[in-house]
This record gives sequence, C-alpha cells and structure tokens, in this order.
Amino acid sequence: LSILECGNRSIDLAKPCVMGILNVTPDSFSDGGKFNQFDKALYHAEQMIADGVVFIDVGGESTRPGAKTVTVQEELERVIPVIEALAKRFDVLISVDTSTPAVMLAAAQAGAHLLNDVRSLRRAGALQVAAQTKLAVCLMHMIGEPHNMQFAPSYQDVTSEVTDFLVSKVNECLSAGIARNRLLIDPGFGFAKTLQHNLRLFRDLSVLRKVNIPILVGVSRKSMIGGILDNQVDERLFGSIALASLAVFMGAKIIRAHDVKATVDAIKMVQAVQEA
Ligand code: 8Y4
Repeated sequence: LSILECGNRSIDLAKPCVMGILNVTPDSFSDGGKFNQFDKALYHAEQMIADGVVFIDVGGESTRPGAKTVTVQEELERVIPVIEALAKRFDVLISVDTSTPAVMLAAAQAGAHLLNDVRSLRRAGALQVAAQTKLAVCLMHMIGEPHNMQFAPSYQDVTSEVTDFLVSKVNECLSAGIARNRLLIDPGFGFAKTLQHNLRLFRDLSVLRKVNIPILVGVSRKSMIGGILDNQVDERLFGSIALASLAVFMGAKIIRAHDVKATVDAIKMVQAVQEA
C-alpha cells in the first residue's frame, strides 16, 4: 500500500498526482497592494483545483539564487493567510514550502497537510516541529544554500550521493519519531546541480525507488529544460511535460508543476499505459 499520512488527512499515492505551485512572493506579482496579491493567489488556486491538482504548494520564500532573504515575520505574513483561506474554502491538500520552524508550526495550525522543505529540516528545531505536527514531510536533496548552491557543484556519482543523502535524512526523521508513511523524497532537480548532473540523476530516477519512499519530482520550467532547448522560462511547457511524463513512467508519485492541466493530462495518459 502507498498511503501518505498528512495530518488529519491521508492520500493514496497508487495513482500519481500533481502538486500545483502557488507563489506568494511579492516579486511574483507585477504590481498592486496586499489585497490584490491575496485575491490573485486564491483565484490561481481555484483554477488549479479545477484543473485537477491534489496538492497546492504555498511558498513565501524565493529560492532563486539572486533573491533576498525574507524575515520569519514576512514569511508568516505572506503564507499563513493564504493557507487559512485555502483550508477554509477548498478541500485540496495544502503543502507549505518553507524551511522555518515557526512557519511550519503556524502553517500546521492554519490547516496545512505537508511540509515541503528544500533544506530537509536542517534548520534548528525543524525536525522537532515536523515530528510534533504529524504532517507529511518532503525531504529534498540540496547541498549548501540557494545563494551558493550553484557555485561549482561537484559529485563523484550524483545518483548514489543523492540517494545516500536522502536515506540519511529519512533515518533522521524516523529517529525523531516521524513515521515512515509520512515521508516523501525528492532528488532536488536544479538544486546544487549542473545540467549534466540533473540529466544523469533524472535518467537514474528509478534507482531512487529502492529507498522505498514515494518520490516527488519538481522540474517544471527549470533551467535543465532551458539548457537543452535553449529557451526562456515561458517557453518550457513542452519540455516540462516531457519530463513530467518520464518521471511518472520511472516511478515518481507527485509532480510539482506550474502548468496543472497539461501535467494532469500527461500523467493520466502515462498511468493508463502503465495500468494496461
Ligand atoms: C522556473 C520556474 C525556473 C521555477 C525555476 C524554478 C522544488 C521545490 C522548488 C523541487 C520540491 C523552482 C520549492 C524552484 N523546486 N520543492 N521547490 N522540489 N519539493 N524553480 O524540485 O521551482 S523552487
């Protein structure tokens, strides 16, 4: 069985599903005050639900290499009202993209179901808060911090190093009292990896399955697509769909994506073929 426990909810990952990306960083909205921003976020969420998302990933900290660091207060102000509103209005599963223990705790109280931490609970207190909340946790591979992670990333064998990293994070979680059926693992495409590392890791995705924890993959619009297709972020839909389809074919259970309808249709087709 492949049930993921997410606080007061649980979900069967036998069928792969989509996690829609909802940005609530101010730079993801070109203009307007806070109200405008909040309304736009809820409208975007509503569209993604109509398009078939299972999770909505709410993030208030930009992990782009150039982005400035946000304070805990700023992160709380951006993310918590949106989570509260989503929990109140919709029955979608809510993921919070944060590395900050105080935000994790507040998000859990506001109705979130999954902690999506690109830093894999490495901040002081994060592991304890995650254990305490009973929410699901996505553990992602990244070396360093977003501001320095692309400075000469280097591996002897990217696939085995990423796998070993994730196995050790899984074990840390188990020791801290986080049940195995609350965990997801993610190779962290684009995080501390060159184009060649990303491609090699993707090719070897089925190797990660031996960890025996459901796999989440985020490749939507990322630079590994731009690196091959030589195109800009807004031209990467077809590349994103190709990789989402392949990822599901190779065993990924959750696909984190911007373009929900296209991704939902693509993985439904892959799933139908796999079930035939
Ligand atoms: C265009 C659009 C270019 C987006 C780059 C990006 C992941 C993640 C991110 C991931 C998990 C991003 C929060 C980076 N990526 N969480 N978060 N897995 N679990 N870049 O791969 O989307 S942010």
